[in-house]
Amino acid sequence: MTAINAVTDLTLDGEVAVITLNSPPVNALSAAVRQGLFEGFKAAIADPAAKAIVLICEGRTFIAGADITEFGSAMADPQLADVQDMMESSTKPVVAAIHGTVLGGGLEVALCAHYRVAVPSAKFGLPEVNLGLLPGAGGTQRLPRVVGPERALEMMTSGRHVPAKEALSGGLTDELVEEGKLKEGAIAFARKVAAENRPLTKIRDQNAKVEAARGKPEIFADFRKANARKFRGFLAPEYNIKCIEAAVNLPFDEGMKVERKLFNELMAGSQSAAQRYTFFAERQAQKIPGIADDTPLIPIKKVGVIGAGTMGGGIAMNFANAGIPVVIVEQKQEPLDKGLAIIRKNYERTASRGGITAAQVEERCALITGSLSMEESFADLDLVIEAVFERMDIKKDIFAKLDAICKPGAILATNTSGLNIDEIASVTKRPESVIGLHFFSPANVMKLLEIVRADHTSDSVIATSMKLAKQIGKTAVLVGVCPGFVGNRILGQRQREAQKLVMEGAMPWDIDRVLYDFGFPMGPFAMSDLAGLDIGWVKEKSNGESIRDVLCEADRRGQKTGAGYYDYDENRNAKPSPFTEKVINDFIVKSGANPRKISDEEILERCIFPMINEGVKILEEKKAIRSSDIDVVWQNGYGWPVYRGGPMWYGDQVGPDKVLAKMQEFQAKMGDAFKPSPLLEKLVADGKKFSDL
Ligand code: T1G
Repeated sequence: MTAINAVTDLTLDGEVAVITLNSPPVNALSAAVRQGLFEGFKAAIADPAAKAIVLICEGRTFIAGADITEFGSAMADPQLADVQDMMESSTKPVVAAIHGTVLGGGLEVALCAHYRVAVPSAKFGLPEVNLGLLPGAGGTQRLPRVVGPERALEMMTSGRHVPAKEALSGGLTDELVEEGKLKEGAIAFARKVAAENRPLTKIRDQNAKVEAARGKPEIFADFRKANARKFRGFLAPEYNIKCIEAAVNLPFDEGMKVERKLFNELMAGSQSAAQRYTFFAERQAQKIPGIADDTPLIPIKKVGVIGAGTMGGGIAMNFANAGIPVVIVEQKQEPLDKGLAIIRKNYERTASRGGITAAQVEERCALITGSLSMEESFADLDLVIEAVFERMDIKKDIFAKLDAICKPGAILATNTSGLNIDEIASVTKRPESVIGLHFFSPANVMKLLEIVRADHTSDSVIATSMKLAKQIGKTAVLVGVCPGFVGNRILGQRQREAQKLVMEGAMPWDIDRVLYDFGFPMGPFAMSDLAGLDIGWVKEKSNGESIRDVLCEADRRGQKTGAGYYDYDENRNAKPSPFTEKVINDFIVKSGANPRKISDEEILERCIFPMINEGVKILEEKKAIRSSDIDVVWQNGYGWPVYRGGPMWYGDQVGPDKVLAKMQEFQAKMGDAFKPSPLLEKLVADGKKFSDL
């Protein structure tokens, strides 16, 4: 065995040279890895005893991509292209032995081998689009030549991880070898290829699939049309499509020039910077200062949920999806049956769209059982999550009961969206086991989980909750107890300004348009119509005191009644409503305000800057650990466009000094709702950025 460098070994197994990478955590293509590959292949190709070459990786995965931490700085030699050229022009067969997730540059390296073998658990992908990029090492030109342009379009614009079996049928891997026997399987395959003296075909020379698509522009036009909504605002999907068009219409080397040009444009742009920031921000959010990595975890084998309503049902589905049995308790049989029926319907709808199989529908429904008694069903559970009415008295009553029923050490969690969890914990004898697990509706869909640590919540309960979040596919952020925690507290700023702007002359559809064009899936008024204007509205007490009251009294309670702020046609297409406009103007006249034309810029700044200021206050009060956590909350819970990073990232792009100046200007004109937080003033005075918080 020859140590090529710290991360690369070269051994000879008979007449097969084996290059082994070992660069934790994911064998990313760092300078050391590129250097080891370059020298390793050079030595193996020069060694007359070697008749074939296998490239394999130690650890959890084959190369999972370029080293994202290196982006933005000059790439040291050897360049990835140098390694790929050496592999592809090798006079000896090169076999890539694949396990784990072969992604991005990793797959691009594997596509420069002559052959690929994989274990059945391996996954293949070119997910650069999720970083606001495109495969920049020939993937855009080689993938369409292997799987065809149509499949390449889907793979590259979704970033999907393709299972090995699908990769085999698509031609991405030549053979599947027995799980756990990758090295033996790859060496045997290499030996066979060498013995048979098979031709060393290069993917770059295989043009059949791209030529077949030549002269069919509809392939791309139809794909663009079908995905326009999903790709709205993003640059990278369109750039990926353009590269695949080049693969179809241009010779390989010309296509490579297009790839290089478009890659460099994306790499230099603000969208990719925001999306690469997001990649690390989501992982950073899992790191809790002061809680050691070896903090003892509480095994969660069975979970209870109180309440079979929309939230309770959605929460239960998350655990069933992860194979964890769940008991849902309701007070009466009818709402329990209704809740379980809705869960089944949700799974069946997913299955009808091909998301899961019919068998999985049954498996998951079988994991969710119903009960009318906490006493009977909760005694041996490891975690119980309460998801009932947002009333402190009801929650206190439930937690006192849970404290008496649940076994010692069981975690008692509340899904409250903002009530004081310390107060809830105070009715139990186990405040160290009380935590907030704030899911976002629909709970089985939204990625965000705000994990709310109360004063006495123990490290084990926090660490267990963070790990459980990842297990059920949630993006978790640890926050502190304060009204609205982090997400809703910041949302309150935007909602307040949106309502005030309407009384100053901006119509709901103006405000929605500005925020939609900024990149939100929809604006606050369209969102209210979708959720229903009558949430929290009490008909008997309603006396036309607000625009919302007047609309609800006119039975305009949102999309569900065909009218809310907007009028809706039979396909629920929204149109500005003359009725709403009149209601608003009547209120303005009554209030004596002088409506004025308000610019899009003012609408955006008045909605967004107070959100950033509130984020600074949250950090000042230590209700969030770092500014990037706030961005993770707003991307995963409220649809902040990932290519704009999040409120705090966006604040740094605008410039903290500009945010402060605007807040001061608005404060002078419109009062203390815009009062800058002292930390914002200090940040600007110190010349710091929000990301320094
Ligand atoms: N570069 C650097 N570090 C990486 C990394 C990467 N590509 N991928 C993961 N890590 C770190 C991550 O920060 C974390 O570090 C640890 O590995 C475990 O990751 C030229 C330009 C591979 C599916 O987009 O999708 O190739 O927090 O917590 O949930 O065309 O990581 O432990 O210190 O996510 O098991 C393309 C990105 C790059 C793949 C594993 N590749 N990575 O998931 O663990 S661009 C990607 C992932 C490119 C070329 C282009 C996932 C994973 P720490 P993790 P996981």
